[in-house]
Amino acid sequence: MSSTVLVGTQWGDEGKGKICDLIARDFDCVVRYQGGNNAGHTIVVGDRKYGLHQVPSGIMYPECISVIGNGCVVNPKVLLEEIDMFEADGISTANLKVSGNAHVIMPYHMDLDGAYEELLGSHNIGTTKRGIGPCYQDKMARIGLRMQDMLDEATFRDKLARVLDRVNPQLEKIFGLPTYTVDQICDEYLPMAERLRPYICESSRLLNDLIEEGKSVLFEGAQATLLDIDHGTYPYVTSSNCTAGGAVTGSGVGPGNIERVLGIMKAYITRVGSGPMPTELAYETDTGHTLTEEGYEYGVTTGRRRRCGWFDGVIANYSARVNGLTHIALTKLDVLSAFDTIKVCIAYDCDGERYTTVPEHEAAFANAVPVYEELPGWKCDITACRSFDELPQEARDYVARIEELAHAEVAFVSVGPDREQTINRS
Ligand code: 2SA
Ligand code: GDP
Ligand code: MG
Repeated sequence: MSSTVLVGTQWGDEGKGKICDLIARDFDCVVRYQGGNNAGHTIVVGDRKYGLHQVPSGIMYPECISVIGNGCVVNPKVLLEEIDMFEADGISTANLKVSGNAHVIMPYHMDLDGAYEELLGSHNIGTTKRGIGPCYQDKMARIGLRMQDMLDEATFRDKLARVLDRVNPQLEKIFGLPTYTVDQICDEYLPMAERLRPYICESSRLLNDLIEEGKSVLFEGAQATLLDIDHGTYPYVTSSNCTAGGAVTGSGVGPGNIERVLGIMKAYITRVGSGPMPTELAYETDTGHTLTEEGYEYGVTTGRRRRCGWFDGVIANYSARVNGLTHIALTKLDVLSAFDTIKVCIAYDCDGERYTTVPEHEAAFANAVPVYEELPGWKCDITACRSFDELPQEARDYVARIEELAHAEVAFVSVGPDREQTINRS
């Protein structure tokens, strides 16, 4: 398989983990290029279900090299817990690698994440409170600690002392929170660093060597296009580049090495956290309730209930553009089996103007009123379908309409959470 970026096209939780796990067997390497343990990627194989936060979704295949790239942020405790969980389950982590340039999430990042959210009050972002924003903030401010720093005690202590000079006054004077000492953090982090030492490597070099040997790489995006710091619904976004472009900077591989961009698209849409969502249906409505419960739309990391709405073709069109999608994996089509008719948003009316792609201006998007078309439902169980022809005509028409709106080909249709519950059209 040629090197491919796998990217979320909506507000996350499209089923990236499922599709990544499904296709990883065709790749020599899977690399995560951004985000941290805010992510929750679900893999279901038979009666086993895993919610992955740090580890790439290629981990189920022992021969596949799984890399946490330089664009990621890493909570060492969560990473070690995942490693222990896989090892206990007989899944080897011998081929897991972590970039020495990935930034480390520190306890004060989590404290500050919570404190900033509280300060924002009703304007809060609805973060996962995993310290993601403050960790990327330190990276950009050039005071962050990286995985490589943890491998040398003197360096770690020295850099940490300088960061705490900035962080402690903020914690104490602005937020009235407890402060940290260098010793306190070293006691917790240095033993974890020793355990992680064998996994830490020069990941850009490793990936480029593999590509030079003719090996293929799957770049696994976390969160999604509309949560991208540049292309998302700012400020209600995460703090990294989730879009396909992030795969390049977050891994240290040149763009010429990437041939395919596979967009993961849910057959409806969900969002967790704050911010505008034009097709949102209140949980209290029949449709909102059915989508939430049939789709089991609850956060993998925080357990929060996700907001649900009809498929948004305007977002699909926008995502295809900003990611350069070549293919789509359409997921959770089975969830729509519950409905007599299915609505699809084909445009927005905002302030007297009609839009078929996401308006750049934040206020226009916030006021977007969806324009719907209504398609007939199929009202039967499709979870056992394994070929496109087995799907009822109404479901095939629905897929075709999504291809028209997104201007990209649907290569996979997912009809259930299990790896096997997938239609591969290639
Ligand atoms: P953060 O924590 O700074 O990245 O939060 C900023 C925004 O990004 C959203 N975000 C997510 N949205 C969907 N899924 C995510 N992962 C978990 C999951 C979420 C969970 O798989 O279910 O369990 O709640 C994820 N991570 C970040 C977040 O909601 C904010 O809107
Ligand atoms: P990710 O963050 O994009 O990897 O997605 P999540 O794992 O957070 O959320 C997707 C949820 O939908 C998980 O519970 C998956 O097991 C489940 N899922 C994935 N694909 C399908 C599908 O085609 N049908 C159904 N019913 N569930 C699915
Ligand atoms: Mg998720």
